[in-house]
Formats: sequence, C-alpha cells, structure tokens
Amino acid sequence: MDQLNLFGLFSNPNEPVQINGGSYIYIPDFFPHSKASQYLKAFIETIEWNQEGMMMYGKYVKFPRLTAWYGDNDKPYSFSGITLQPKPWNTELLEIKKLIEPLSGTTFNSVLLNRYRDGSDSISWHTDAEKELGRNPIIASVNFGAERVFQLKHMKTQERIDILLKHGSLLIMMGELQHNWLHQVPKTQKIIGERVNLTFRTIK
Ligand SMILES: [Mn+2]
Repeated sequence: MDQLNLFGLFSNPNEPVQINGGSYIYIPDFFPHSKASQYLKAFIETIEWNQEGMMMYGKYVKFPRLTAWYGDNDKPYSFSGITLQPKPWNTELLEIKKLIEPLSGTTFNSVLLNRYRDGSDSISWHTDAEKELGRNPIIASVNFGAERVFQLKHMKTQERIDILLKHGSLLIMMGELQHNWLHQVPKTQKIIGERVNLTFRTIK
C-alpha cells in the first residue's frame, strides 16, 4: 500500500520513521474497525486482569491500570519493581502475534497487556529497556478501545513526539529508541471508555 509523501514520491507507510536515536512504525488502521472491536470485547471478558502495585517511599501504591502477562515460557518478567509469571497464550493473542511478526521483523515470546479503565488510568514516564529484552528491543504495541495520546520524550534534548493511538492501531518501537526516549500515556479529563493495549516483547 503506497502513498504519496510530501515530495510527491511514493513512500511505504510500513517503513520505519527515523527519529533522533531510534525509529518506529505507526499503522493507524492495522485492524479493521469491526475486528478491533471484537478483540476489545474478547480481551475485557477473557483476560485475567490484575491491579499490581509497588512499594513507594515505604507505602504500597497500586498502579493506575490493570495488567496481565501472557507468554510461551515460564521465564518470570520484571518491570516497575514487580515480577510476573506468564499465563499461556490464548487464541486471540496468538492470532495477533502471527499478524504483527512479519512487519516487526522478529518473533515474540511474550505480551504485557495493560487495561486503562477510563481517563484516570495512565502510565507515567518510563522506558521498556529491561535487561531481559536485550539491547535495542523491538516492541510491538497493539491498541483497542478508547484513543489515548502516547507521548515520547527524548532524554537529552527533551524533544517531544505525540501519537494518538487509534482503535485497531499498531505501533512498533525499534532501534535505540528505548535507550534515548521515555514514553507515557498521561491521564485525561475527557470522559472516555476503556482502552486495552498489548505490548509484544521478546525475552532473551
Ligand atoms: Mn512501556
């Protein structure tokens, strides 16, 4: 699927966008709307969601979102100070994994799911540079439900990139992005519904 770019030349929307110290691919309509809605419903109904938390300044604080961890092995995965054991893949997760692997140029062995119940659920500035993902991890993020703003911030220059993650969209972060850019999904005052985000990863 080619499209005309700024210079009147054909460019491939699946080509990575090069940014300062990283690259990404964003495909807003990767899944047809109706298919994306089916996935949203299935994940809300069938995933075993948990509200994790962590100790912060001597106090237990719950994360403002629900999470779940699925994968094809029993390697524990640590992030934000917590460790999760994966549950086995289900049909929908395997289906999506197969669809996104060719574009990502890699195979994934696990997926972290995040469920943002409304605008007050969020995730604050962080990177996905956990050491079990190896150097320059490829992370494929699939989005269903309410549109939320995904923000990137360069660690040195503070340069900012905002991407509105649409229902049925695919965002692949690659190259050195996790070493140079933080990302977050901020809270919003807007009255919005649920969003389910799947981030496929490869644990080494
Ligand atoms: Mn992340």
